[in-house]
Amino acid sequence: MIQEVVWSISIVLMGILAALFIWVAVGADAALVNYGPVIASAYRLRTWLFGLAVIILIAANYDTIGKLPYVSSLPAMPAGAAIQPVEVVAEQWDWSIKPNAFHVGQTAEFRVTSKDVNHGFALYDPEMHIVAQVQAMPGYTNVLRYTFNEPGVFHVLCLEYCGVAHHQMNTEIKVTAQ
Ligand SMILES: [Cu+2]
Repeated sequence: MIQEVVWSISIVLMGILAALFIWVAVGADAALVNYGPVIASAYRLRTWLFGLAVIILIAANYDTIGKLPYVSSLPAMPAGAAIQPVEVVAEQWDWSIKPNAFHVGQTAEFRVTSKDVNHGFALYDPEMHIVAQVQAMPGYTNVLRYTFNEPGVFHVLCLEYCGVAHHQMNTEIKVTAQ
């Protein structure tokens, strides 16, 4: 709701700004007659080059925006790859992760939600390096895929301060060699 209001206000302000730019640009074009023909044609060339730059910018964005890492947390999987669904429910102050044992090479699809407040689902490898994370939010299910590539004990910790026992939200995921 609030996003729609903010969006509407932004659209109106952007419209006013765009109208101002067009008004200035049209006025500048009319003023060109005050200059000599050489300067006038140089300015027209500049206008064309600017238009060309805008087209290149839009084309480059169109081609690359889908490659940004935060567009999707679901990396493309090879055809026929088995994906293990995993139900993750956060609750003050514990994790429920079903199932919580995997083998090397297995891809888990964590479906993460919360029963109460926002938590942060963070997956750590056996060396305690964070390898994946997503928000655990009440009323939403956030999906995160991770392929286990080494055996050992992985940990899930909470990354979002969620109350006095936040630090106790620490559980294990066991990964066995294939
Ligand atoms: Cu927490």
